[in-house]
Order: sequence, then C-alpha cells, then structure tokens
Amino acid sequence: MLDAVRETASDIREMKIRGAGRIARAGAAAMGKFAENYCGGSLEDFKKDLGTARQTLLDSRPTAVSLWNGVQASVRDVQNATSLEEARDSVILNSRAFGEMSSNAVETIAKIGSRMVRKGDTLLTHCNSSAALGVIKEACAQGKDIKVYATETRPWRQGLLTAKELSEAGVDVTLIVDSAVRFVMNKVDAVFVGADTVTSNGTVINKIGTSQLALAADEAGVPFNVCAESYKFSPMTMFGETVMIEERDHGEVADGAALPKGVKVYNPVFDKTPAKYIDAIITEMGVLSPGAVYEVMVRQMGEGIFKNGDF
Ligand code: RUB
Repeated sequence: MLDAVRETASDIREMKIRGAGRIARAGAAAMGKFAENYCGGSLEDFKKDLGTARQTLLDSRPTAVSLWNGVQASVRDVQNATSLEEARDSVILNSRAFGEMSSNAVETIAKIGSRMVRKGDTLLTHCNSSAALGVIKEACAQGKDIKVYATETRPWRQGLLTAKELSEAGVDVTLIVDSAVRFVMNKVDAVFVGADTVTSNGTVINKIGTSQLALAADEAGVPFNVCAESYKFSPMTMFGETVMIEERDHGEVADGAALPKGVKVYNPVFDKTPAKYIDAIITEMGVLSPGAVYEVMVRQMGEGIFKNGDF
C-alpha cells in the first residue's frame, strides 16, 4: 500500500517531480491515492499507516513548506473521523481539493502578476517556477511584447527548462549564466521569481542564487517580485522554527572525475532573501508587501492558534 507513496517520495527526492507547487500537489495526490487504495482493518490501523505515508513524503525534501501544507491539508479531518470509511473519504476529498486550489492559485497569480508587467518590459527570472512563468506567459499572451532573461541556475540547470517553456509559449527568451545577473540587471525592468517557503517575517526561501538577484535588483532600482501561492507560507516560522536549507550531493556540482583530489564541495540548493529586498509578494489573494505576511498567516489559521503557542 505504501509502494505508491514511496515512489512519489523517491520521484520528489530525485527531482523527477520538482518545484514547490508541483511537489505539494504530488504529495497531496499521493495521500489521496493511499487512502483510496487502503484495504487495512481498523480506523486506528489507518491512522497509523497514514502517519507513515505522511512522514515518507515529508522526508523526501526538507525546504519547501508547500509539501508539508499539501500533505497536512489532506489529513486534517482524520482526527475527527469516527469510522475508517469517513477517515478515508476525508483524505480523498481533501487531497483533491488541495490539488484544485493549488492549480487555481497559480492561474490567479498569473492574472494578477501580468498586470504588473508593462508593454515592452524586459524581465528576469531564476530557476523554473510555474508561478513566475505563469505571470510571464500571461503577459506575453496579452500581447505585451516582453523580453525575458532566464538564468541557467547551476548546478541543476533548471533555467534550460524555463527557456524551453517560455520559447514554446512564444516569449523572446535569452539564457544567461548565473554570474551574468548583475551585468544584465541594467537592461531589466522587473524580476519575477517563485518561492519554496515564505516565513512570517516576509523572508523568501527560493532556489540558490535568488538572494543575489535581489541584491543586484536593489542596487539597480529594479522591482523584485515573488510569485507565491499562500500555501508557501510557513506556519511553523511564527513559532520560531527555522527553514532547513537542503544540501544535495556534490556530484551535482562536479562529478568524481572532474573533481581534483582533496577538494570538497558544498551544495546548498536554496537561499534566503530578506524582506527588505522584496517589493511585492504576488499571491492568489492579491499583491502583498512582505510585512503583511504575518497578518495573513494569523487570519488563515485563526486566532485560536495562539492559545497553546503552537499551530
Ligand atoms: C525550484 C524553485 C522554484 C520554486 C517555486 O527548485 O526553487 O523557484 O520551487 O516553483 P527545485 P513553483 O528545482 O530544486 O525544486 O512556482 O513551481 O512552485
């Protein structure tokens, strides 16, 4: 029964499924499928096995809170279920609802964000974010005649996926190496990137190098916009938890043969951009300033969360 969940977790770990929104939807869908195929005995057994499925998915990649939120949304009503059937149905329905909400949120962000793009603008994006690319493709579809610089995004080179996707959508796209960002920034009118996690103080965690884009944008006076569905907001950070930055294998940076003897490799794959460098966080609820994230989180979770100092 756990095989399908393990397969999804492995696809996420190996980045066959990647990007914070996609892994959240895949995680929620895997929970739904697990419930659908469950043929164990009691409600108690189901809760135990569901807990294992949940943890298997959460252990796949540590940084994007979207995965946690997707999995959590799927299981949230199980504690109130009085029968196995009720518990299973709630997981199936909640996982579907999360998937739909997530896809709709990306579409809404595309519409909202595209209004922030002017005719003839040159944009810059980093990595491969469906939310940010949604904005860019929508602006292009509106005939805004935009140009886009896409960073290569070492070491995994997600920028190639971005360049392909934008080119296929008819966008005038130019690929640059990551170290060219500061040099090209004076040709750029606005930056649009995605997010894996947004903390309660408005810090954005996204692909390694994002904070360098933000610094260069700040220096050049270029607006730095983050496209993030609200399930990228991390409730844990309200209570002091820090976001774990994933480190991946050194082989992604240089394979064994290319690496001189005795040389170590450090491969953190996300970084943190402080709120002061962010002009706007574009969500499905509208455009927020980073300083508004805390209030939105409180509203989303309800004031009751403060009773126990926990979420
Ligand atoms: C992907 C990445 C993306 C965010 C947002 O990193 O950093 O910018 O996940 O993506 P990786 P989206 O390739 O390591 O998963 O907007 O699609 O959720």
